[in-house]
Amino acid sequence: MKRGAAFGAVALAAFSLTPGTAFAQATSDASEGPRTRIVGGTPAEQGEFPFMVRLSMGCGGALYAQDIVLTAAHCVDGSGPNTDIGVTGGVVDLDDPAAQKATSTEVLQAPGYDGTGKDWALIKLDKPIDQPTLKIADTDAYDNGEFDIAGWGADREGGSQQQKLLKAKVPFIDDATCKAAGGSYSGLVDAEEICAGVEAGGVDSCQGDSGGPMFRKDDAGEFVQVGIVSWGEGCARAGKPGVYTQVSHFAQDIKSAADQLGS
Ligand code: 4AZ
Repeated sequence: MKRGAAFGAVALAAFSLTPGTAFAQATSDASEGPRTRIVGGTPAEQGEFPFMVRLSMGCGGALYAQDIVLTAAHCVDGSGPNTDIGVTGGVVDLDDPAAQKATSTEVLQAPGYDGTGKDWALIKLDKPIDQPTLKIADTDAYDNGEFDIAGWGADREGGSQQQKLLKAKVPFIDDATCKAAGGSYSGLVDAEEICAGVEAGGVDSCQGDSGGPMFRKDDAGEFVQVGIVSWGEGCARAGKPGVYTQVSHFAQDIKSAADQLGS
């Protein structure tokens, strides 16, 4: 788990980093209005974020290549041959019969990953998922502004996993402001982590969104991945931002790891 496996259950309770598991139908609550699912999100349109994939251990991911998924290190067990991870892509509704399914053949977890920073991993697939990929930021030029997040994770802290993909927008939060949130945030690894969230709370990634991308448009109007959902203290709490792996810092490592996997 992130933030020190030594603290075990404490870390688990504080940050709920356990990948999401079982589905449950989202309960409808008309009193909460249309922006109640995923912690301040709304449903994504079919095809809007075609690079999004759901992983069977209950994490998200993005297609780095059609046969390589970029996800979080804390979503996988380690590196090596692995045929245990099911991957679903090409749909917003995980029960859509048009879903494209693939299976892992190999996992490459960030070298040196120990639960603090370096929260990225690549998963090689047995066959390609025929969808557009998401390019990764290889400079810090896009590590600012307003970001998109999407996932099938919980719609509120402690809530259930979602059958349909939800999306939200979260603004960049600078490292100093993020650290000032206190607690584990004071241990933020500046170079390796990037924070985002709404200061007042109410909009955030949550349990089961881990491993999914945080992204925005680049100057050419194309999506570029700047983050990987990593951790946070609860979900959507005021003054407790979401923390994301800073993809630009690891771009060269990710590219060479992908070459190693053979894309
Ligand atoms: C998780 O466990 C998780 N609010 C993801 C993101 C955040 C918290 C937990 C950030 O997947």
